[in-house]
This record gives sequence, C-alpha cells and structure tokens, in this order.
Amino acid sequence: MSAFLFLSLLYLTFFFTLSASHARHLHQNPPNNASQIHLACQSTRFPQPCETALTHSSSLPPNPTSLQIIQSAISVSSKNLRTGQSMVKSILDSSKGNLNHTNAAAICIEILSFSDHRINSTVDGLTRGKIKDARAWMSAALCYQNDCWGALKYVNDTQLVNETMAFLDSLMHHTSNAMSMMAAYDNYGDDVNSWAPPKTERDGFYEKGSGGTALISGGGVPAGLKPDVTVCKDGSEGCYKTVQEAVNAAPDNAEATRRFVILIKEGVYEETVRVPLPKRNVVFLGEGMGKTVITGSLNVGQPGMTTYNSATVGVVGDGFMASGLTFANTAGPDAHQAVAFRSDSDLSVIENCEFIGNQDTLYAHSLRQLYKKCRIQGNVDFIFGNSAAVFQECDILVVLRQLNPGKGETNAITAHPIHRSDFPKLLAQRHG
Ligand SMILES: *[C@@H]1O[C@H](CO)[C@@H](O)[C@H](O)[C@H]1NC(C)=O
Ligand SMILES: *[C@@H]1O[C@H](CO)[C@@H](O)[C@H](O)[C@H]1NC(C)=O
Ligand SMILES: *[C@@H]1O[C@H](CO)[C@@H](O)[C@H](O)[C@H]1NC(C)=O
Ligand SMILES: *[C@@H]1O[C@H](CO)[C@@H](O)[C@H](O)[C@H]1NC(C)=O
Ligand SMILES: CC(=O)N[C@H]1CO[C@H](CO)[C@@H](O)[C@@H]1O
Repeated sequence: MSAFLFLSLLYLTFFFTLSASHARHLHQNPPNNASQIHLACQSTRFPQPCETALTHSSSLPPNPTSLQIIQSAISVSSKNLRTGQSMVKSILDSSKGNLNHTNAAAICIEILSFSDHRINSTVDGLTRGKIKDARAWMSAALCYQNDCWGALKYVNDTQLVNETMAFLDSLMHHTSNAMSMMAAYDNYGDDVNSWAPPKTERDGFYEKGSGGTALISGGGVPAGLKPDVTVCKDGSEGCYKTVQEAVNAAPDNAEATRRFVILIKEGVYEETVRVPLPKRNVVFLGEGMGKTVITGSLNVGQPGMTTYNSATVGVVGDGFMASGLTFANTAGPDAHQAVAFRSDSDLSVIENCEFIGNQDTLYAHSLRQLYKKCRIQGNVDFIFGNSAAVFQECDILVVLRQLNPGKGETNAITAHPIHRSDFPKLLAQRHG
C-alpha cells in the first residue's frame, strides 16, 4: 500500500514536472504552483478572483513561498488601486460644475492616496516580518477603498461612476484576499497546506495574541512632555493663535521617536483642524476638559458636506496623542452627521479628553486607537468607524434625542459601517 502510494506520488511529481516544463511555454505558472495558489486562495473570501489574478500575475516567481504568494496578492491589489485612482481622476475631470460629483471624486482621490500609502507600508512591514502591523495597514487600505465606493454611491448617475464602482468592488475583493492570506499566514504559519478559510469570532474563532496588547499595556499619554510650541487665544509671547498654525509648524515625516508637542492653553478655539499624513507623533496637550475646547459646527446638512469632512478635528498622521481637552461639534441635534473628532492615526492615544456632539460624534475611522479615561457624548451612532479601538475607563454618555423626546426614539451608541469578517472590530469598553 505504502509502496503504491510512494509510486503514485513519484508518478505525480514526474507528471507535474513534465507538464510544467511544457506548460511553461504556454502559461506563466506551472500547474503544481497553480495548486499552491489554489490552496492559498482557499483561505480567502473570494477564491475565484484570487486564483485568476495570481495565476496571471507576473510578479510570482516559479517556485513561490507563501510569503511570495501574499506579496503577489498585495501587488495585484496595488496595481488595481492605481487603475481605480485614474478612473476617479477621470470622474473629477468630467464633472466640472457638478459639486456633488466633484466632492465625491475629491474625497476618493484623497482617501485612495491613503490606501496607496498603507499598501506600500504593508509591503514594507511584511519584508520586515511585522505581520500584525501589515495586517492593520492592509485593513485600513481596504477601508479607504470602501469609503470611496460609498462616496460614489451618492453620485451614481453616469456610466463612468457605475463602471468605477464595479471596478472598486473587484479591487476590494483583491485587497480583502491579500488580507485573508496574511491572517492565514499569521495564524497557521507559512505552509499553505495548513491554511483555512477565514473565520471570525462569530465562528467561535479567537486569534492568539493581538497587535493591540502593547498599545494597551503602554498606558496612556506619557507624563512630563515638554511643549515644542504653544497656542493661546491672544497670540501673546510668540504663541500661535490657532491650533492649525501650530500643527503646520510640526516637521514632516519626523522619525518615529520624535514627538511634536503642542500646548493648547485654556480657551475656546473655533476652527477646523487637520493633522495630515506627514505630521507624525503630534501631541495636543490641553489645560483640561471643558477648559481647552476645539469646536466647530460643520455637518452634512450643508451643501456638498460629507460625514468625513464634517470633523472639527481630523487626524491622519500616525502616533497622534491628545490629553486634557474637549473636541466638539455644535451643529445640533437636527443637523444629522456632524463629527467632532475623526482619526485615522495608527497607534494613537487619547487620554482625559471629551468628545461632544449629537450624531456621529467620534469617528474612529481606521487603524489602532486607544481612548483612555475619556468622556464621549452623543445620541445617534456616536462612536463609529472601522478602527480597532479600545475604550478604557471611558464614560459613554447618551444624550436624549431632543427633537421628539416623547416618541421613544432609539439611541444607537455604535455603528460599524461594514460587516465583513476581515475588518478589525470596534472593541467594547474595557475596564483597566
Ligand atoms: C447634489 O446632491 C443634493 C443632495 O443629495 C441634491 O439635492 C442635488 O440635486 C444634487 N445636485 C446635483 C447637481 O446632482
Ligand atoms: C507606493 O509605491 C509605489 C511603487 O513603489 C509608488 O509609485 C507610489 O508613489 C507609492 N505611493 C505612496 C503614497 O507612497
Ligand atoms: C449604479 O447605477 C446603475 C444605473 O442606475 C445601477 O445599475 C447600479 O446597480 C448602480 N450601482 C450601485 C453599486 O449601486
Ligand atoms: C453598471 O455596471 C454594471 C457592472 O459592470 C453593469 O452590469 C450595468 O449594466 C451597468 N449599468 C449601467 C446603467 O451602466
Ligand atoms: C511550492 C511548489 O510546489 N513549487 C513548485 C513550483 O514549480 C517549480 C517548477 O516546476 C517546482 O520546482 C516547485 O516545486
């Protein structure tokens, strides 16, 4: 029996080797590697496009390791992203004078550039063996692609938009597939034979150890940070008058260990603040909740406004920290989505801060975020987003809906916009 098996195997090996050398002239990949691809793609949510793309991928070497299969899947996603970006650019170019189209395209362009950045970081992280980071970054890349799709959904009245949405759909499948493979690699090791289809907590599957542990045990905002610059209401003694000016003064692409600490003196700062991607490790130090207040009133009731852009403070640069201040959006209970704080900052830490709004107060949009000893107030979906966020010792305050208080309207605390197994979850409150 075992002799027969051995012979069969020998025969199979021989057969594949033979057909491989023939096939090499016809196809890019020999059949035995097709079976490696097949096995790897079984760990994804969309095996068919996975196999098709990888079989035709020019970046896959003849004898690929599982890591090379993953890298090739990422490069499929990356290439398709570039096509998606140019389609969105075409939408922008062809929609002069149409505010809705222009806004949707502009958001797509911005957010797909983040997707591009995060995919590049994923590639880099994988080569350095940082699989947890790589998974987090790829998840953000997928989130941004989905956001672009969501923005276009509101302006789907031309052939080009319809085509672009269909294309983004396939792009998201590729991105999701690369993520699933990374999850399989992380959970089961580098032998594709041991990989299994994606599972979630709903299947009773809990991953061993998580990338967030370090974030939590790291505590919060370190004590004794020395301010690099100061913001004050009267602009005296060389301090900046607005928070944004101080942010602009932070160096671009500072090295990982360098923080830029902004002391924001007591006062109400009515402004829209953006911390862009290159401004890493920016720290906002206020003089206390309710004392240092950054406030605005942008909301989706305004022409051309989106939930994303409505944020009073929006942070994209990684490693952001804040302590001792209030973020507010005062658009009011009848203004629909009006974000006080939006964050895409990876490994960000927010401590002793207050978030005040009604609908969509805190937009924990993507990546890994810790909120500690914070106070979050709203009435509808007011903590939402795709980030893997941990809320430690936070007070979550539900304000009644003031418009029809007698009608028993519900107050939804959280909203997770996408129900896909490959997104990290908005984590429940944790007591420390
Ligand atoms: C833009 O969107 C708004 C709100 O959805 C709608 O009322 C308006 O008609 C749209 N404008 C165009 C030019 O499509
Ligand atoms: C990502 O990498 C590609 C290929 O190296 C490069 O062309 C592109 O500019 C990079 N994008 C970003 C946002 O860094
Ligand atoms: C976009 O609009 C077209 C035409 O109305 C429709 O067929 C298609 O399903 C829409 N796409 C999405 C993703 O909603
Ligand atoms: C929209 O795109 C889908 C998918 O490509 C296609 O099947 C459909 O016919 C398109 N609809 C319109 C109205 O262009
Ligand atoms: C992992 C694996 O099966 N790799 C195969 C890919 O194709 C080459 C060339 O036919 C084989 O030598 C490898 O064993």
